Amino acid sequence: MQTLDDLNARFALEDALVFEAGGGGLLRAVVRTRACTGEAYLHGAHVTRWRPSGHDEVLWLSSLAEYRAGKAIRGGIPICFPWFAGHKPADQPDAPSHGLVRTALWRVDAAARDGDDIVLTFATDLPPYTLRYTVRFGTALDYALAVTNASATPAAFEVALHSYFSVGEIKRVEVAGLLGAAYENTVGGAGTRHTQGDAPLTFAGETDFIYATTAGCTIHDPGLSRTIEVDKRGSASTVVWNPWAGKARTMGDFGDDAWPGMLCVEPGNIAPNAVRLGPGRSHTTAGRLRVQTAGKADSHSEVVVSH
Ligand code: TA6
Repeated sequence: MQTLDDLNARFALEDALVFEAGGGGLLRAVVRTRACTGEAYLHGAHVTRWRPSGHDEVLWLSSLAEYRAGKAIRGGIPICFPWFAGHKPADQPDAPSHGLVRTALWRVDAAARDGDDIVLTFATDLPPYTLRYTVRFGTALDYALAVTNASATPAAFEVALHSYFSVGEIKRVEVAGLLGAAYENTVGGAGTRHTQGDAPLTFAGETDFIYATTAGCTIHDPGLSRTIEVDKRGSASTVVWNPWAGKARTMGDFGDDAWPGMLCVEPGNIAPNAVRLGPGRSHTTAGRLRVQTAGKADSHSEVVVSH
């Protein structure tokens, strides 16, 4: 296991990247550059904070998050792998929701400065897979999970980069870029199928939709006067989730009154879009976040022609 001294001796980059004991004593990387500040735990290779210069914190992190072995940190960007939600193998009925790696202890494999960016690489093994997770902290946030099938037989997995975002007031938020995309509504286990019409997604209740789309999307957040562009590659699914008041009350690490201030938009590959890898093959699922002050055009704006 990498100690704090090991990590700082091998990977610290003056004051731009240091390692320290964070919540619950779990070890974390702390990034401070002209471009941004950020942090990521070795527990789950879990990015918990990213604040590009000139903006407020972008990622939502629960004030009730628990920092301990066996528990996923509530907020930031948990990595769901090798299954999503309860899609666990039939022979592992007691396996945890969202897979095994968000509570695993990853190792730091590399750290580098690239201009004003800090690039961190985490790694872990979960046979038959080897995983490398590269996070670029800068004026954008790039996060890419490369999965390799290290066995001699084909393997299949689901993945979601379960990104929690801070928003001003969920009832005023719109998500653009999902026009016409098919989605599954999984609220209450429904599993009903729908198609996103010609209007952005808005929120008036518990929302738990798995979209089939390779396109990125944009969170329009008038409450915080900003847009968050969520671009992605190697991803054929996007999950959009807000628990609303009822479900928020069922989660001990989620404040009862915190739901209006958060939204999950999760690049992934889920269910029919699970990834199948032949022996020795690799696949990367990646997200890229950029923040703009509201009012500037974004790459997912829809031109809705009013008739
Ligand atoms: O991504 C949406 C979702 O699958 C929701 O159904 C909800 O369960 C959320 O993930 C959080 O899951 P967790 O296991 O972290 O409480």
